[in-house]
Amino acid sequence: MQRIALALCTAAALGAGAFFGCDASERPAKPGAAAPAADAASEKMKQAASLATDAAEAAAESAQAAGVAAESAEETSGEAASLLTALGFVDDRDAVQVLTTKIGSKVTFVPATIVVTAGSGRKLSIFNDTDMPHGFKIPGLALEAVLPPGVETVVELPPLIGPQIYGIECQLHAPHRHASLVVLPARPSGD
Ligand SMILES: [Cu+2]
Repeated sequence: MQRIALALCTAAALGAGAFFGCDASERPAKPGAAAPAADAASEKMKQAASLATDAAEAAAESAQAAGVAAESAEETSGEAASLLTALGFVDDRDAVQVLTTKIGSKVTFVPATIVVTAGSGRKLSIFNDTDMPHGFKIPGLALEAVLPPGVETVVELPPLIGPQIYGIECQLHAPHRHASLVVLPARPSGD
């Protein structure tokens, strides 16, 4: 009986048929089933690699574009800075004289538009021509001073960046007329 089974299995292995339920008839099917799965996995890996390459190329292109944009912005900023310097004003004054006085029924700063250039060490010399103290406040520069009556008060401005316009007010009297500080771009003398 054993011999017959062996013979049948040999026959099955030779292609006589898989009807006898022996191992030999099933063996050839396994490598055949594994091969398509391996091919599919290989194809997926190729696709993934291709996608990764595309992404890397796109990232490199974006980085290059960003670099070009940054260079262009730097150039524009440099040009704007040199243009401002070219248009800047030379200021030969040591201090700008200002008055706070009463005109008619109103207390006001004269001039009402104070002009200085950007930079450090700008000074205002403010004479209070009234008989009471007045304030001098520039909220945009966090500057606040009190001007005693009948005397000259020197107010040193913080480093200024222009062009810019700041509001000026008297923190002691709301009806005191407001004024303006105009900061022009500066150009060093001799340029
Ligand atoms: Cu006042």
